[in-house]
Amino acid sequence: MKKLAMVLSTILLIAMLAACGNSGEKASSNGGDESASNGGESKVIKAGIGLNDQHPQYKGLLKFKEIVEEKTDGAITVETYHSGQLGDDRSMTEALQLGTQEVTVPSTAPLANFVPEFSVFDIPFLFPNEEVADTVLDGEVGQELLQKLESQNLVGLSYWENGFRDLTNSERAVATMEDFDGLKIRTMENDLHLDAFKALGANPTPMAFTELFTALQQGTVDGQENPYATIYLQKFYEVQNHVSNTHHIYSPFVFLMSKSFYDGLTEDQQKIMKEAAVEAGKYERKLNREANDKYLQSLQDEGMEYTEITPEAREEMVKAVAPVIDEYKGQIGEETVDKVYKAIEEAQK
Ligand code: KDG
Repeated sequence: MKKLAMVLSTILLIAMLAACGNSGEKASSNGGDESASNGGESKVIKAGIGLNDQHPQYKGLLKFKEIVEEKTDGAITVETYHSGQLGDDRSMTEALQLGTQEVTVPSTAPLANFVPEFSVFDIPFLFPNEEVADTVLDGEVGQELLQKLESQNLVGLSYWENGFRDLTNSERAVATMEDFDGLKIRTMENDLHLDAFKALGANPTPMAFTELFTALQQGTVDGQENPYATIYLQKFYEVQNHVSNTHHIYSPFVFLMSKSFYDGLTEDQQKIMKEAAVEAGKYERKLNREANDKYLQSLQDEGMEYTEITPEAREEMVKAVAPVIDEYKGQIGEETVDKVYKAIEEAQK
């Protein structure tokens, strides 16, 4: 009887060790190697974003997956995660640095905490329209900024679009500077945004996107600012009454890859990553523009009151934030700021 018990416990121990071995193998497939159906080695990209699966950003991620899996013949597979399932912009970017996640697509505003020059895109009222933004971002200065990410163990492969940001709140219609007075506004985690909203008279609080809906619902903040597509698709209209076309900042997204993962790819695979990130970005920009065009009406259909900002009122806001821009030029880097202003001028010729 004693012998039988010993044999059984030995079998149990062997079974447990085998199970542990398997799960260890699985964990290493996070950016590691795994057998592929084509007989070669397969790598897995975990790609996460903060917005939900209805947003053009997620559709862009699915396009990236389609291109990569097709062009690498399954040697690289992409797992997509939305709604902050893997974290917020900052924590996912840190996970890329650590090599525990392979892809994320944050706004440039939180990315400025890693590479300060990205704050150039936080200058309020910088870009006149999306086309000029495309030319500058895809041009020389935009690409130079992507290069700077390497020192942070990150690879910037392309720019996607978040878009022009507009203000919503639950308190009052915002038409002029005076209407900002004391409004508790959530901003992205970025100092320039905070100071710009203070200069407008608001009472801003930085917060991760993943906490925003609850903060609006519970009244921790009165309002927030995001493009119409996000306001509609994240259902902010359920907890916000007013929307104004402040268009105060054009937010780019950066398609980021973990440098340690990227460096482990073959040259051909690296080329595929770049092509796929650019191609999926073009697709995402197109969907995003269509969405922003149609969702202002949808927000009003859901009961939000829309307030138009007149050119005169916007001019007042431009003047109010001008000292903040001057204050930040040094921190961002005078050279970068000048280059971007010049590129914007050129793009409009
Ligand atoms: O997936 C991107 C989002 O995490 C975030 O960048 C959205 O604009 C955004 C915000 O307000 O945080």
